[in-house]
Amino acid sequence: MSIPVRDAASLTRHRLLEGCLPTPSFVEMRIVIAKPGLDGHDRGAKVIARALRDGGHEVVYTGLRKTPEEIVRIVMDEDATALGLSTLSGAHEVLVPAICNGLRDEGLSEVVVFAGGIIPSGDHDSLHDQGVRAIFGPGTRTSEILDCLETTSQRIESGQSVGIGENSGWRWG
Ligand code: B12
Repeated sequence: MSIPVRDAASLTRHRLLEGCLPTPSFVEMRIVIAKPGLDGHDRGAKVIARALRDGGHEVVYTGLRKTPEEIVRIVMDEDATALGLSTLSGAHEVLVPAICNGLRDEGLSEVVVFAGGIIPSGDHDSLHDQGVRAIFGPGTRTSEILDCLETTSQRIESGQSVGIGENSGWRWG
């Protein structure tokens, strides 16, 4: 079952209206954080879901052990701008391409895909070739991930390609 964590985004908007916070330099994104695979390593996904929500984005966390088909369906149902995949099981080379292909097959070409977890650097190029725009390993500061999302939203606003089906070659870092 999907667990929506959206309250902080509304709170941030409320505080902005009250003039308590400076105007942010990014456009809020609607992001699905997903855990593909059969393992139970969910700490990173939960940390990231919370950090992105606290950063002002709307976040939906899928929960553990979702199939590629379930993840594509959740992205579609939630009308998400971006999909973040957390993978520590070692199965990323099977699961990530299956998800990327599923998104393209469903016509979700504008969805931005990024990933994190235990992904050896030798596997990064093949995932980037699949359309994954950013990959974050253990120890990544959440501020870097928020910076990446800010750049991503600026690219979307200016009409530059960042989606899974848009072959611009752009990647973070
Ligand atoms: C904690 C842990 C566990 C806990 C998990 C608790 C939980 N609820 O998550 C427990 C004890 C249950 C566990 C079990 C196992 N584990 Co374990 N575990 C770890 C450990 C030590 C730390 C993972 C962690 O929580 N880190 C803290 C979080 C915050 O960091 P993180 O997930 O990396 O996330 C950061 C970044 O990667 C990134 N990120 C992550 N996801 C995402 C997603 C997005 C969208 C973005 C933007 C960024 C992002 O941002 C985060 C912040 O910097 C790692 C080793 C390691 N150093 O990573 C092994 C590790 C992942 N485990 C491993 C293994 C093998 C297992 C077991 C199979 C062991 C066994 N034989 O029983 C079992 C599997 C059990 C199961 N059913 O899944 C291996 C995986 C090997 C591989 N992939 O090739 C590792 C790498 C250990 C190792 N070196 O061998 N494990």
